[in-house]
Amino acid sequence: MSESATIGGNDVLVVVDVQNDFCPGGALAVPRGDEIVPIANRLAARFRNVVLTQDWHPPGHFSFASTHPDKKPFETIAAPYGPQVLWPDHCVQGTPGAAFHSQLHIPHAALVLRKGMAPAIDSYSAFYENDRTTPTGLVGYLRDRGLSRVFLAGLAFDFCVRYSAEDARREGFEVFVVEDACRGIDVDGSVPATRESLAALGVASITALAAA
Ligand code: VGL
Ligand code: ZN
Repeated sequence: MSESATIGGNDVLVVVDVQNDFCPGGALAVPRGDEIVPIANRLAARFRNVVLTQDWHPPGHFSFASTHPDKKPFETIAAPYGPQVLWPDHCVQGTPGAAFHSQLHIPHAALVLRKGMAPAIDSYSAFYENDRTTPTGLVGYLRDRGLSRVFLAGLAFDFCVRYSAEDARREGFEVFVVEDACRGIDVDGSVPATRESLAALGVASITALAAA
């Protein structure tokens, strides 16, 4: 689905996890992840309402392969809340890898939402932790501010952007993923699986140019 959208006061852009560890040279680098930085900057300038998210794990987080004996990054384990991919240590609170990319320039962002702090549960989505029931508070923030259309950009397309889009849709927001302002990791076909899931849920796929 390719659509266009005119940006207004009830729209919010959520810029997901544009952090050093998800960019080339980082601990969990998303291929060409840094390419989206100028696109996100230009896109954000068109929105009055912008939220940034930041993956923000304590050392020894459950999602780190290094936390589990005999496990390697990108293996999947059974967590109490379902399958969990194990990652290289990344976005540890207060480290340079957890900082936003130095060229990300969105000074008017109103909220920086940190996620993934609970030691034993991962949090891909900006809205709910991976149990899909523990809220981050973002639904309430958006509703309180009268924001009804959620535009998503950032990293990684097939994890944090995907889960955020799915949750936003489930909560009744109108959702647009700005695909050229995202890059994916692609673990076991996760990029095509994301496109299918989002289309099935009625999430619109647009380009940054189409958000005018
Ligand atoms: C992410 C894997 C682990 C993401 C965060 O931002 O997509 N992916 N933590
Ligand atoms: Zn993470």
